Amino acid sequence: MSDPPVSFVGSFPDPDIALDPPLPEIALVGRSNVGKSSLLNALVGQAGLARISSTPGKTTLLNVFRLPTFYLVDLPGYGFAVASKSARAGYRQLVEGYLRRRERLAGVVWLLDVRHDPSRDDFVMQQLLVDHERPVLAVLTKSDKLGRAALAVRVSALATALRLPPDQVQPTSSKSGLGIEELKDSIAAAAAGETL
Ligand SMILES: Nc1nc2c(ncn2[C@@H]2O[C@H](COP(=O)(O)OP(=O)(O)OP(=O)(O)O)[C@@H](O)[C@H]2O)c(=O)[nH]1
Ligand SMILES: [Mg+2]
Repeated sequence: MSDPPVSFVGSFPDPDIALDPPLPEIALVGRSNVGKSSLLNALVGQAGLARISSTPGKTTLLNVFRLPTFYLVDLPGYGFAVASKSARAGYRQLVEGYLRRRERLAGVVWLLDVRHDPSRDDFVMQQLLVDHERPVLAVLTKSDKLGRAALAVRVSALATALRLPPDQVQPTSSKSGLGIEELKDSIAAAAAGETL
């Protein structure tokens, strides 16, 4: 089956933007460089699409993509070592505002690099997601960088570190396509109002 059409809606500095038409939203969050843009492109089957969002200066914005029945919202990456205090505060305001106030936020896809233990910033994000009671799907990226056995070990280690059941951390790879079809199904289900 061919992938559904998807288009770039825009980049927005404000968590309260009105999207027209109003549709359910699925947000992607994760630290910078975790593979958000790559995953977005893999999910929609368009290699160059999310490059738009990686141009310098747009990293502090919400990047919105329209699919037929829902929006994918690429939230700015966190964990910049070089970010200033005010940039961090601005980031937190944008992301917290988004998580707190979006009425149509149907689910959050939270990306973690399968090779690394969660960082302090990752745990801060986890707490934010818990505080705002948003349905979350933890997705492990770059799984192609590990062999089968090592991958199984890491999935289980991350599930333990995050205190999540192992079936709630999905290994994926934008490069090999591992887990992408399953993730598409989970996202479509969440957008349709089913639990993640
Ligand atoms: N091997 C491998 N590399 C990946 C994968 N996903 C992303 N990468 C690489 O990781 C780097 C960062 O990927 P991006 O998709 O730009 O990450 P991002 O989270 O959008 O980064 P920011 O926009 O800076 O927050 C790039 O060099 C990608 O090629 C993957 O599944 N496998
Ligand atoms: Mg990106």
